[in-house]
Amino acid sequence: MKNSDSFFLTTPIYYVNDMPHIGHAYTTILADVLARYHRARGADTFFLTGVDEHGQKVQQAASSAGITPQEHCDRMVVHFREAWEKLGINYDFFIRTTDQFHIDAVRQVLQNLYDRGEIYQHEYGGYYCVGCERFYTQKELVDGKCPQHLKAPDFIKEKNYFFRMSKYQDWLVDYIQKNPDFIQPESRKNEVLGFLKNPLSDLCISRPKARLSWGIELPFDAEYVTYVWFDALLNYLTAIGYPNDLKRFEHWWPANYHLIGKDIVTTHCVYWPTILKAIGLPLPKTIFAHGWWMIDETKMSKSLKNIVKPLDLVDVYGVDSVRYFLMRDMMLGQDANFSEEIFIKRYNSELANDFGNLASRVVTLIKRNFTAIPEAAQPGNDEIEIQVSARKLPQTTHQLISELRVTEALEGIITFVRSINKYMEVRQPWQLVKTDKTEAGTVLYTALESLRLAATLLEPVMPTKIKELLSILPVDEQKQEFAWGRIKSGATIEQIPILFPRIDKSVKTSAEPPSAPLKKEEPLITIDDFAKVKLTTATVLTVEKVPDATKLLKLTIDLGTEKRQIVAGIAEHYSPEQLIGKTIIVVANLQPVTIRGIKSEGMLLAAKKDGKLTLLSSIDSIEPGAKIS
Ligand code: ME8
Repeated sequence: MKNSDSFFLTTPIYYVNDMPHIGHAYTTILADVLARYHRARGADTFFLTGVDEHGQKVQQAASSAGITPQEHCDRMVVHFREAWEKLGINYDFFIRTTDQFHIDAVRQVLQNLYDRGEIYQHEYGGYYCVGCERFYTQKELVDGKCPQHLKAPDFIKEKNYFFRMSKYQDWLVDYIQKNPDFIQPESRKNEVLGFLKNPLSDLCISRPKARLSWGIELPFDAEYVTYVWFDALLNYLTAIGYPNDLKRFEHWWPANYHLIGKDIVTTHCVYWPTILKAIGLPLPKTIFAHGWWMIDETKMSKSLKNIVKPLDLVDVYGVDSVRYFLMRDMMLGQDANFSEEIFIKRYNSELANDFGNLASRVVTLIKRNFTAIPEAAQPGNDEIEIQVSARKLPQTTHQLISELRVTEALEGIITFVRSINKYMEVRQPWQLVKTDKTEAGTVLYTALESLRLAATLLEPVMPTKIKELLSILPVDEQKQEFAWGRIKSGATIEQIPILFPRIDKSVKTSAEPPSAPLKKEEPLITIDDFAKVKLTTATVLTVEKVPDATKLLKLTIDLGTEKRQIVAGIAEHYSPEQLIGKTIIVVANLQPVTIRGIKSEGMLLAAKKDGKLTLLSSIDSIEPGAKIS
């Protein structure tokens, strides 16, 4: 029986068709941070991650590499394990869906459902997206394309096995409505309830071996393998012992959190609960779907090849700052934009300036003016006020973390750190030592103890650097971690290294950041490559803001011979009025894409530096449709 102190959390198991990127790193770091917070509060915690190795995508990736799917998986899994190690991920178990115990367990569950009439055979036709490894109905496609991968899926008609998902529709709607914590955040819950307003069909759970051989063979029909999602979702059960070690299983199940990205909400919030219901198991307490890391308003994804590899960033900026940035910059449930520029801004302002400066300033002043850590001998109003905030901070932080509001938790800690920097500015201990050493000692002790407290709260996010810092601060082990006054007055303190040296993009700093610019593959192109790009002038006819997208404008443009619609991420730099009637330069032969549900048939050219963006235009006036060569 699961007790109130057992805490089980999971990440998705990632496809091994390509290398992990920042998106995968984000979910995995989030799980790691939560696991560390919960372990620190004494919970019996189990953090599960792993890889999803079966399916058409993996089979295709292996065949293009000229190796067997198993060889491909064995090679790729190394990259995931290595990435998680370098990112400081402290998981309890790493599952591979090719693990024999998992295969056996999936077959047992399938047989049981089949015997109970929950699975049947039927002929079916549908649009299959290999990227998502699922069928879509025509209605779900956008302009005939998969909304995630922007590619037209294949129409496939074949005999398959189906799970009777449809019969659980009313039960599921009722369950979601009665359990407000089940799907979070609220916006995702509403999305799922919206989806469930349409009739739910039964779920195809198999593929004929003739089309896909890389999967788990159905126990009741050797001509078929199980569909990737049925195999993958069950990992959450098999990894903790289901169905053969029920004692272990029941210790952890139901999961406290399935952390996922919003791309896999339907599979987790519709398929998964109905599968569990059919098996006869309770549902996970919360499925939490975070937003996407975007690059220039487009989802970072393997298939779109616009990825940032987490280890490239770690090599340049260090693991702690990457973890901090990812946790700090994605608001609960919303999308976040990734750029090196935003990363550096956040790093310089909060890690180098606010936190790093406080640490080096306080320790340097103590070392320079005292032989040992001074006492807070004369706490006045300022000090009492700080102590009150310091006492509240752990509680607020833990509350926010338990609600998965990690960004806000970090904001709270950094605001506290800023208030201590301000206190130092006001009290000026470097002046005070000349007139009142006791008073200066009180200020420095208060600042040092505040630093220790903030650092302790930041440790799950930045385990390496913070451990380094905390190991230098002498504490009274008798006192609790979050109790005020744990720093030992009278003890000596070592000088601390610079924790987060400032990053100056033009002047390279020593130590950790960056000895080389972030690695990006920049292949040279030939004149023939360039000639493939059709650049023309165009006149802007109409401009509208895209609802719910702060950065996007929808433009209609005249290309001389035709009118087009394009979506551009320039709303923060130009108002619609500034653009109407202007001549701009566009790439006219770009494959159309759908951005936020709006078709964009081209791309305008703009130059950007230090956050300033300007549209490219011609010096003299020229008709729309002029070719640029
Ligand atoms: O879907 N921003 O695997 P997958 C934020 N095997 N998170 C992102 C992201 C982005 N741009 N891109 C990916 C699968 N992710 C299945 C899962 S689970 C039983 C089976 C993260 O390799 C996010 O957590 O495509 C997303 O849900 C997951 O990676 C998808 O990983």
